[in-house]
Amino acid sequence: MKAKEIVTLQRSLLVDTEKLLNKQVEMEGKSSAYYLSMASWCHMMGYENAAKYLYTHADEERMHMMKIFRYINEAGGHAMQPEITDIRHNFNSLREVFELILEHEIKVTKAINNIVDHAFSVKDFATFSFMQWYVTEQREEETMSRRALELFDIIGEDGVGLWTIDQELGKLHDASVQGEA
Ligand code: OFO
Repeated sequence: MKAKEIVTLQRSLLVDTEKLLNKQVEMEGKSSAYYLSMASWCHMMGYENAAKYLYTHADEERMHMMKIFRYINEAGGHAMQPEITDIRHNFNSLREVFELILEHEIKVTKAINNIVDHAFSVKDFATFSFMQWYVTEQREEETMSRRALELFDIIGEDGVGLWTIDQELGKLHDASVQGEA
């Protein structure tokens, strides 16, 4: 019997599930790097509150990554430190940054739903249950990203518009940290 087969006999985590979870580790790690890069651009451009929002978001994504990372190992699998490459460093506007965030979060939601669907279909109820935290988190993250983007239409970007949007992003950040948004 090969070493890999012995290992998989000593756990209930299926190889396919482990692969999907490791893919999600990579996605969360990339999210963290992507948001850190956006935070840096915002900071450099003087959008202080947008930068604060994104520095926090980058930290949260790393926490999301680590939660799955530990789960894989605790379930008898092997969590893989992902390669993080192709991170974009420059953006055309503050609005573009927030458009990209919403687009990215929707992709993450789809990936999470795919893992939940898979876990249910193979009767891996431990993983199914573990992933419920991510289902709720994605609902909140999508809502928050949508609210952030809506500020651009509600306030408008002319005159002091961008400054005001940055102030409102700071409030959204603070409310989220306090668990209100
Ligand atoms: Fe990990 O929730 Fe955003 O991407």
